[in-house]
Amino acid sequence: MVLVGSGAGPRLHAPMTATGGCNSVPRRRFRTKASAGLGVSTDASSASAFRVSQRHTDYVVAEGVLDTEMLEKLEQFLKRKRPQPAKMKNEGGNSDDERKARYNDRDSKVSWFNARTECSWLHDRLAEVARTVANVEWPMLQVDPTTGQLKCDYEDTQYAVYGPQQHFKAWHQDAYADGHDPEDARQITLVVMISNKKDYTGGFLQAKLPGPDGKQIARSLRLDAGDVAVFPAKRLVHRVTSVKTGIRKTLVFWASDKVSCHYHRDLMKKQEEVVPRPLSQTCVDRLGIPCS
Ligand SMILES: O=C(O)CCC(=O)C(=O)O
Ligand SMILES: [Fe+2]
Repeated sequence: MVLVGSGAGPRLHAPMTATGGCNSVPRRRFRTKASAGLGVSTDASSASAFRVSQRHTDYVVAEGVLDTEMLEKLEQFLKRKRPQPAKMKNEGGNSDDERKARYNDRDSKVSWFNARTECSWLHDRLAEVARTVANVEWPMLQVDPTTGQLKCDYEDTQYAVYGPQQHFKAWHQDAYADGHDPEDARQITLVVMISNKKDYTGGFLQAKLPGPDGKQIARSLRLDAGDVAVFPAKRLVHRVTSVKTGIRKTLVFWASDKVSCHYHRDLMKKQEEVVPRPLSQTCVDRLGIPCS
């Protein structure tokens, strides 16, 4: 059993805010799955132990990232959201990437929020998983030597709700190394399961993996409420099969690095080109008149 995570998780004494109380965490004592397994009861400040329960070259599952009380808190916060039908990748943009057509097979409702500002304990918890699990399995992001934190951007978090017959059936990656969209900056994906297994049937998160004889196989990841599937965004091909009964809810949290993506690199290059040269570097002729 690999226990990971440290005390940098939820904040105990953050004030209640207008965000449905999301920025505070219950103060009473609770047990994580991992600590429960060891017979150790902890309070919130030390409740950050979670364990990697499934491991593959292209993904891991961290079990018990959110415990019962965190899930309850999150549910209260998410009640205020109004998920809307998810936009397709090829809707509303002007990119002509061929991959967009393949991305199109999706039917779910989504809502987006800034976890850092709206639900800081959640942000801290998921950033901790990105740091201690993802960036250890696949070191892709730089680490700030003074704080130990990842040097990256965090995109808005996606809250997805799938009812009966809803799905994200298109096999897809969350980012493409050769893509030209802003979201191609994604390096690490965390899919956070927030529904209990018993609340729905179907709706498997599947990974496309190399199988025997060079064939590819679809493997369903086992996820219960509070578990997180972690994978490199530019590598794992995955999908969500149709929900048969009940409601399936997830969060998707991405850690991104602009330098890993054409879109931002091109943008930065253009910005460098239009930035005026500092005066000291400006060319002047013998009379002091600027020349080009
Ligand atoms: O809801 C899920 O399990 C994953 C959704 C997903 O793959 C995505 O939004 O990119
Ligand atoms: Fe995805």
